[in-house]
Amino acid sequence: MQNVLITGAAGDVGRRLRKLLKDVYRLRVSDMRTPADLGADEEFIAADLADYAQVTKIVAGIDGIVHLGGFSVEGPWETILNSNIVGCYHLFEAAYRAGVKRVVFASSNHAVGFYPRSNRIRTDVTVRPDSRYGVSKAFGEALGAFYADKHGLRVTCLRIGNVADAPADKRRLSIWLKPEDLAQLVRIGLEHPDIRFEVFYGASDNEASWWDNSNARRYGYKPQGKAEEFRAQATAAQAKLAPDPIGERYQGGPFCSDEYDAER
Ligand code: 15L
Repeated sequence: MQNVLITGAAGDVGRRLRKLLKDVYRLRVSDMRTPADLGADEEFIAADLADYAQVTKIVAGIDGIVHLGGFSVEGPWETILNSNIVGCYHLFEAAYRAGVKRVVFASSNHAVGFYPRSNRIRTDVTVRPDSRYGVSKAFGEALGAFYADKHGLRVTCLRIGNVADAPADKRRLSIWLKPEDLAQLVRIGLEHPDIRFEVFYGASDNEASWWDNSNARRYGYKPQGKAEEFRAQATAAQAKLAPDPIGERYQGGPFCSDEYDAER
């Protein structure tokens, strides 16, 4: 059984993954704050990713890392810089120095959020970030490629859509990721013998998808979630939202319209 570290373990996605993976790996979990639902049987080490010495402590003795840590939405530059740029560098650098074999990096759809919804994109498209947050995810993917190519770390980047029990609105019908499908993608990244450096979309089997995820399927990914089963409730929720003409044009939705002034 692999020793696996989950960073960002106190967040919503972290909480879900801890439950789904606790019988699969020997887990160590980390975050800046103690998860409210921390079990007596869970190993927890607090760490601020912006502090390299703290990061070296959480990666010691670990085989594989699921890196969810950092700031998970748009934020001021200082926050993104410390949590997602410096923090991500510390994570990869400390992992490599400690002899960690694999990293699964939680990238985001916001690394490519400015692709129009009319485009169906593969994982090898040029990044088109829709926010400082999206830029930091593109940076994390680039770091992953660098550590894989230069130092032999096995790295999988997941451009995660939206992890939830059900798609919350129209946009999420295209990008929804059932938590169990995320666990499946993470396991491919941590276990598949042929992984060197790969990018997958973190999406379930969504009929309205904008993404060609054949690269994940090539590694055996068989998503179980189908967003279409929730269309009625997602459409009803969408009807309550304010119109957002810019957001509705692009895959990243409100992350695109936020602070948008390209048409001044
Ligand atoms: C993300 O990357 C965020 O972490 C998450 O909170 C959602 O906003 C998601 O994207 C989304 O696009 O719905």
